[in-house]
Amino acid sequence: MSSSVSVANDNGVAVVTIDNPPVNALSFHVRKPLYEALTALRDDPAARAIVIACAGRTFVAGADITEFGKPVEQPELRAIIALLETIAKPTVAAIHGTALGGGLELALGCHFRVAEKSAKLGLPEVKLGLLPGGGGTVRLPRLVSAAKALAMIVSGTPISAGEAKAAGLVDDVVDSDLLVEAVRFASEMADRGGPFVPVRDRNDRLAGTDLAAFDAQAADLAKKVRGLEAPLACAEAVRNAITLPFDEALAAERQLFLKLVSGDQSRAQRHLFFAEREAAKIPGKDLQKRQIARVGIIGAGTMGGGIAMAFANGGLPVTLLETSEEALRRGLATIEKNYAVSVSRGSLTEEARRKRLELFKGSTDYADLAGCDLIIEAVFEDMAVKKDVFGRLDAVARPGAILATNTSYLDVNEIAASTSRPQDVLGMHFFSPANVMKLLEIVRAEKTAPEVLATVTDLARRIGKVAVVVGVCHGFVGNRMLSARGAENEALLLEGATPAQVDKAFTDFGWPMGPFQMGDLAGLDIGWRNRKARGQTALIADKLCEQGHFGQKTGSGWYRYESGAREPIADPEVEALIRAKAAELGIARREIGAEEIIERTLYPLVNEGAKILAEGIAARASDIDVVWVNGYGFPIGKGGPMFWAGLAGAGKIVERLEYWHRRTGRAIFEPAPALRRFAETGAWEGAGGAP
Ligand code: 3H9
Repeated sequence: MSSSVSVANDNGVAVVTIDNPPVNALSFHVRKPLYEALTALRDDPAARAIVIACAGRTFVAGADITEFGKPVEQPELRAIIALLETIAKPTVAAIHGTALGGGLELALGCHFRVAEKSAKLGLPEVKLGLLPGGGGTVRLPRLVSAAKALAMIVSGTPISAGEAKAAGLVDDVVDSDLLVEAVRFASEMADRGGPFVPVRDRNDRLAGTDLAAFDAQAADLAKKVRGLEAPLACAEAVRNAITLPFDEALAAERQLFLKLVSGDQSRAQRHLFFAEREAAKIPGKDLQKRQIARVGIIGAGTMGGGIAMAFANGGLPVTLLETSEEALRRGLATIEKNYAVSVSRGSLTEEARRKRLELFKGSTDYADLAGCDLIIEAVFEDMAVKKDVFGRLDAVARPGAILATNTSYLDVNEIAASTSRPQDVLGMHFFSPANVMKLLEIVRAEKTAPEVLATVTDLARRIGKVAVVVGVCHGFVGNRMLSARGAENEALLLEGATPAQVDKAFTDFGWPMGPFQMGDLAGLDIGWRNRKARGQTALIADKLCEQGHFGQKTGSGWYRYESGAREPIADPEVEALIRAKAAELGIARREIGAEEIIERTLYPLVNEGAKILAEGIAARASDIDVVWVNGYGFPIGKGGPMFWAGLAGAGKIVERLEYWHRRTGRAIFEPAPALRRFAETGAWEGAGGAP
């Protein structure tokens, strides 16, 4: 018997327990003893039935992702499931926590599934750039229908035990002791007697599939995949389950899996899976964290309101402070409206809405923040205003309260210095809409205490954010790199590209939208105001703003918009403006290809990332990837800018940056020493811990 798998006999029912913390992944050291135990139990007359259960916090959460990309050690998961299907006595999976990926596939190898009420079941492989490779695409449709299986496998989103029961995936949902109930269930089945039909032979639900409707559903999903291979492979595999005999469909699934698992997209997505978990780690695990029971938010505008909702969604009470009753009423009304929309869309129940709203307390008096353990300011982006707010906070906040600024650019050290307690001050840079966007840049100032950082990182996880600790510099990691990415935008236009051509190069690369469409969506006046504050100008964007073209909200910006519509339409007037400006500056216009657009926008992005890493503003290259994928829409199939630099070839990037540097003389093209070293060694250097 191994420590990862043990067998006990409970009145003639064999209970096989997998114990492989933290998530009972199906590592080799689980598969081998599991295979051996099942082989022995198959032929053991003392076992009338078999229950497969897990110790710890969850049922099997999948194959061991760290084993991908290495030679597979036998027995592989498929062999275990095939073995299960040769067992004549009833086999039951007892599911608690999450049965995911290979874990659910293992459960599908059993005759029956009994789940705890709070359990979740799903095949999330697509999120790792894969498809279920243990027969999930062929067995799941046999239980829940092809249409339901397609939706589950292409989205990767797990379903609740209740939904699984309704869909036919689970045979029983229990509210009391899972193991007791699963053993009782197995015993009853043994008493009832066989034959017990394995899932592979249950063809009734598939027989009635409307293939045309299935294809239409798959085609609809295909429109949204933006260059990702895995969702298409998932759809192909489920289709095979309908059209091919079981074994042929299973073999085809295997081929698709092998292709994906060795491809760049899955490597990129697996990199991101571990990068996100790594980013949350702060050195000094035993740091005493502070208690956060109530959060104060200063400013009930778009940002402050969104941040307040993010905390309420995580179950934390919030005090929302505004300067006037009127502004407070407006802010709270927007929050109420947002929740009402969620209810009308079915993503929130009426009961949950009521409970969330009960968590909000409004105030116009700073003294009401005295009971808060964390206070975040989300006021106007101006150093004098922020310092004033922090001065007031210093006077009312209780000792030990954490004080945070949501600034996107300003110097957090300077803000911290305006208080008597800089050790309690840090930046929490949320992204808009803050209740939706997952990224949170946690800005560590010079004097921020380590336990303050650890407390906020923990809290971020509690409210479902992906947190990355960054150091102080103008724009931190994300916005600083965004400036580098956009530095050539106007030059590209003046030299001959149109906004639509630049945007298309971006969407072809896999971004959800290009920089000009994004600018129109965010509002061109924001950048204009920032430029004016810093004494900077932009040749064309400033002109558009002067004429009141702020983007979608004014019906025109880089593009035109039909009233109320979001679809950008090329605007001849903007193109004429660009041509006139180019003529005025004596710039000869020429054809600009997609490759040049990528070189002049994304190579500087990587270059700036290398500088940020060398300066210790980010601790690891993978932290930068997490920021860009979660906050700025960098395509997940490319793993983030720093991972992509390796895929694209760092040597080539250096060479092309040198070329553009020679040609334009612009500093953004001068290859950073850290990028040159990466090109030589193939590994990014980084401090490793929090910056
Ligand atoms: C698959 O199954 C393929 C098959 O179809 C075919 C095979 C042939 N492997 O997320 P957490 C680690 S593909 C290895 O912080 P939570 C994780 O890195 C797989 N390690 O916990 C972390 O390590 P550390 C399909 C794994 O409670 C620690 O466990 N399954 C795996 O917030 C805790 O993780 C999936 O994609 C793994 N499979 O969330 C499920 N999973 O402490 C992936 C986790 O060193 N996992 N780790 O940083 C999850 O979604 C979440 O981990 C889960 C728990 C919801 C289970």
